[in-house]
Formats: sequence, C-alpha cells, structure tokens
Amino acid sequence: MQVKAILGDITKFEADAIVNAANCTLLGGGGVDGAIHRAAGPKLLLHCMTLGGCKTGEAKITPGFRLPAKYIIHTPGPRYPSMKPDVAEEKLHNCYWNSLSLADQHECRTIAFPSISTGIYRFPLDRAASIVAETFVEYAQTHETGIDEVTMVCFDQTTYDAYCNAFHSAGL
Ligand code: AR6
Repeated sequence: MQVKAILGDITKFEADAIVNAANCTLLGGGGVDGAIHRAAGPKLLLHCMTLGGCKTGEAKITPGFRLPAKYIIHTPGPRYPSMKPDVAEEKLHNCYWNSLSLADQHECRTIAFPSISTGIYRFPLDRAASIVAETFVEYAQTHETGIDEVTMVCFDQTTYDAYCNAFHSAGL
C-alpha cells in the first residue's frame, strides 16, 4: 500500500473511492462535505437520506454520482473541542481504519482522503497527521489489503506539509 500526500481538490481526484469528512446526519454541510455534495449532484443527498446517519468514527459508502470517483465513503470525524483528547484520537483513528476497511470490502485499489476533522472540527493538525500515518502503517501491516494507493488530498500548503512530515517520520 503506497501512501502519498498531494495538494489539490478531492472532488476532482480520480480514485476508486474518495472519503468525505461528513457529519453524523450525512446530509451535507460546509467544507469538503459541501464541496463533495455540490460536485456529486443532488442524487447524492437523496441517497444519503436513506442511510439513517452515521456515528462518529464509523463509515458508510455511496456511489460517486457525478464525481470521477466510483464511490464516496462518508465518515464523520470527531469534533475536537467536544470530547476528551484521547477519545477524539481514537475516533479519528477509527475514521481512517473503517474507511480503508470499507474500501477493501468494495475491492477499491485506490482511495483518497481529505484531512478529516482538522477544519471546522478543529482537531490539531500535527497530531491528526501522526495518527493518520500510524493508522496507515498498522492497517497495511495487519491486512492482506487490495488497496495499492492511498492519497491524502490536502487543500492548503500547511496541511500538505504536516502530512508529508508525518508520512516521512513513519517511514511511508
Ligand atoms: N478538497 C480537499 N480538501 C478540502 C476541500 C476540497 N475540495 N475543501 C476543504 N478541504 P472540513 P472537518 C479541507 O471543515 O473539520 C462540514 O460542515 C479543509 O481545508 O471540511 O472534518 C461537515 O458537514 C480541511 O483541511 O471538515 C461537518 O459538519 C479539511 O478539508 C464538518 O464540516 C477538513 O475540513 C466536518 O469538519
């Protein structure tokens, strides 16, 4: 499983699956969630309305509709100020872990993530990047994964630098 970070807009990224930093309603919002709903078109919301929401750290899958990606994996990240830091860290780990697992179940070979929880949900960026790197290492070591390529699609330079550093430190 190859891991890399790039600067870009995840709604334009061609992968078998892209991940959405959603909220528990799965009915859209601001940030990357809003951008994904706008780009995928109104059928995404109609589909999400049938899913019954999603708990923080868990993940649900939909088609990509108008996106270049075949699937969208929706995972609500932890809202950092509203829980204890160790609980938030565990939930952030679960978001990435459960998204990879769902991608594997759907035989995805390529998957792209945004920086879950580090925007509106205010998770400290450097800590998030270390947790993401650890999660990717642990997942690759413990699974016979069919995923060849994982890309962190970062929307700004600071986010890109944080993930590059964390991946480098983890030997990715
Ligand atoms: N491509 C890639 N990354 C993006 C894009 C994009 N098009 N747009 C924004 N980002 P956020 P959260 C980055 O706030 O913190 C929503 O209202 C952004 O710069 O989107 O998990 C949901 O409905 C940041 O680095 O997600 C929830 O209520 C990262 O994506 C809440 O926000 C995540 O920022 C979730 O908050």
